[in-house]
Amino acid sequence: TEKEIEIYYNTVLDIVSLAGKVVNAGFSAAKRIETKASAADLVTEFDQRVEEILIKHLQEKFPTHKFIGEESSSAGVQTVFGDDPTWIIDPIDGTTNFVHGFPFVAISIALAINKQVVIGVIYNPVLDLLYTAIHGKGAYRNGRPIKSSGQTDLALSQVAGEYGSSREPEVLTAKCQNLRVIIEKVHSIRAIGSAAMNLCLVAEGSCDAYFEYGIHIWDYAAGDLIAREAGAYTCDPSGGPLNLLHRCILCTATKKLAEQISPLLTHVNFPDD
Ligand code: LIP
Repeated sequence: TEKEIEIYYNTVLDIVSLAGKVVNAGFSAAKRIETKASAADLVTEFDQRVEEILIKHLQEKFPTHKFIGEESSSAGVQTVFGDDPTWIIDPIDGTTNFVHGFPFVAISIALAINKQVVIGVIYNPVLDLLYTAIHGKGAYRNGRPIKSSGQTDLALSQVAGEYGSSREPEVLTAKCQNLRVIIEKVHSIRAIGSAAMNLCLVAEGSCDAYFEYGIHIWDYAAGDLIAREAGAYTCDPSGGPLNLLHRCILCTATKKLAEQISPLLTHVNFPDD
């Protein structure tokens, strides 16, 4: 019910603000850096600690809820995306930025019920930017409503795209090819290193589109809702409906823009989450 969602929302905001303090402390501290799937796929003790804090507090408040978390999943916990209320958590989206002191890092949390995301919260504690959305109630930055740009012309667009952390030659070739094809047709391409922040940039109209292959459900579940609530359009980059387990997203200010971008892309398949 609406009342319950409000309780979930207020609770998660308190917990995110607490976790943000830990991310901020870590941002300027020395950290232990380890690698995961590739030499460029990084994790620090702060990613793990922040995820533990978020899950512990949410579990205390909502003992029947389920969790999907980036670091739990790296530690071998199976991703189960069912109908039960499920918190989808990226404790630090933009870990490479976090390691390098580049300020685009964010805690990303979504709550899905019956596999539909109803709450999205993305908090960048370094820049103190809090993006929020509740399904049907619009998107906000630090409490003020945000709107996507409304751009319909690819030639006038600023597009966010990423190289990602895979170093597989075929994956890199396809990704570079996509950026090559797009750059010819747009004002500019930006790569800030965080899927969650990229989706917020489209939501607030600073970018007109963002696409990426190889990301995970925790990177885009919250940002997808925030972008749509701000008036943006999201889909599978191949043109079909967005699938949160499919490891990719195309997010555009308008459906017209998606129709111009999708046919230009070489589609890269990753195994589902
Ligand atoms: C990151 C994504 C980013 C992508 C990186 C990485 P993480 O998430 O937000 O868009 O290009 O390779 O997947 O691992 O920092 O949470």
